[in-house]
Amino acid sequence: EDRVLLITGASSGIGRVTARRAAEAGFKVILTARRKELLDELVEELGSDKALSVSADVSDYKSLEQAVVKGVDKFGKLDAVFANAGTGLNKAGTEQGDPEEWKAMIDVNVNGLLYTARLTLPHLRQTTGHFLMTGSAAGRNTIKGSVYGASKWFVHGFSQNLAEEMKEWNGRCTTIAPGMVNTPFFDEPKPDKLDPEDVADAVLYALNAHPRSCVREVYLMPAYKN
Ligand code: NJP
Repeated sequence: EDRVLLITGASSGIGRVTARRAAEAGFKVILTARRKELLDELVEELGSDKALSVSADVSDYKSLEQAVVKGVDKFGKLDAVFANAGTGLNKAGTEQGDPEEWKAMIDVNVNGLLYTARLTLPHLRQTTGHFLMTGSAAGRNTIKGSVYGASKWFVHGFSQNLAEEMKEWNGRCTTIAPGMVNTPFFDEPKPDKLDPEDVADAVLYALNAHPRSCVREVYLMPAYKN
């Protein structure tokens, strides 16, 4: 039976490429993000028997709840979730940063992750499922004054605690921690950094590990110096 994977932030970058790769590997995919037209394009490419697009803002609990309900209605279950939506590389530092920008970013990177977990874990428990999330090298190292980095430290901390919680029912929890990836996250292309395909490789590796084996974290850095 095909496994069902829900992905947040599936309209672009890492989420989009991972969705395509997972569908090729036989997963049914539920694609969520705010930009519905981009999700619809991907569903057209993958086939509506394999993919569903549902627009949702992860920082809006109700909108995400509706997306999860629609996805489970269509495919009947959830085997895995990739909580990948994220925003904002705040380079201004703490002293010059804009508190409103921080609030919006934390709403996505922190609250959006918690909402995704809260809404999907009851389904994952039914299938002894797998929860994956996109952390960051910025959540493993210190970056001077970066509030973005701090939001990703939250992801890694939450992941540790969630893994313990999920162990009670043999669920698996994985954090993917990439360095710089060439995606629309940046205004300028970064062709010498990681490719989203590299991150998708890591996600698929964790998803396809034997059920007795939990890939807790994949820390992925660009190999080239510059
Ligand atoms: O970036 P991008 P990436 N509600 O901008 C979605 C982390 N990361 O693929 O809503 C719902 O191409 C947005 O969808 P839309 C990073 O922190 C990256 O690089 O349509 N979705 C889009 O699909 C993030 O967690 C690098 O605008 C929301 C996606 O998020 C993850 O990787 C390094 C949303 C962003 O796609 C994917 O980022 C690293 C909302 N409110 C970690 N806000 C890197 N690129 O170097 C945004 O260590 N999205």
